Amino acid sequence: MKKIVTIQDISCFGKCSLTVALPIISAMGIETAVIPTAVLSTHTGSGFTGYTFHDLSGDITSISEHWKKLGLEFDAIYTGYLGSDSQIQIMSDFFDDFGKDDNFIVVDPVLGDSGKLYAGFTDKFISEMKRLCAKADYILPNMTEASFLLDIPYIENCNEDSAKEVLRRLTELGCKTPILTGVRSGELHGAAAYDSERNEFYFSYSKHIDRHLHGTGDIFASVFTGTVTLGKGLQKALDMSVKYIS
Ligand code: PXL
Repeated sequence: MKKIVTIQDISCFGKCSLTVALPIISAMGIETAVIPTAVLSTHTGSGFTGYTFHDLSGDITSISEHWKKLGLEFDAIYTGYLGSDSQIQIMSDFFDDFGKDDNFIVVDPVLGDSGKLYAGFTDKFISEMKRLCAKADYILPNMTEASFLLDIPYIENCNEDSAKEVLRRLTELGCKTPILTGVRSGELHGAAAYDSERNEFYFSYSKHIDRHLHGTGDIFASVFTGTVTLGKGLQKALDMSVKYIS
């Protein structure tokens, strides 16, 4: 069986992060190891205030020390929501310890949505996230996250030409294959990817659904990471993720 480790929080209520990554990747027939980074009563996006946040940073390091002793290896390492600047540094060390020539790293740079940062994130957190993106084989920002990573204005309805430009600029962070979600083409809504080594762009669309649904980015990243882990290639990974979200 292929094996993925996904590292992100448990939002106890709210249909996101580990509560979607674990079932989705497992259902794809991939062994799914997890490291919870924090336990929150709900996610921190719109609709919830007063959430609890229990930081598990210390546990991440002890879990990874144990795994190193066991010699565990993974086909993919996939990080999602991280709760603090220091957790980003811990992830960077984790990549050094568990990244290999024949596995790959996916960083979903969870920062915000609809043009706004999620609660609690700072400029320092954004600059740390940029550095983490440099270590990833794939990053999967939405347009909001791309705008914070690149210091550019948020594009409300990002079309194919703008997506290409944003993707080219995202490679300047140091990641060779960025994926941008929330790309629009007429009545369609989808995602775009850029393989900078081949200088090729990929697009995939489905019908636009005019609702904001929290957690779709985590679903996208989970299906994407699983599909690439199964060796299906970039176009197929985009198609599967876009279709499944829809
Ligand atoms: O869906 C991303 C996510 C994950 N975890 C937490 C969040 C969010 C987005 O708001 O707040 C805690």
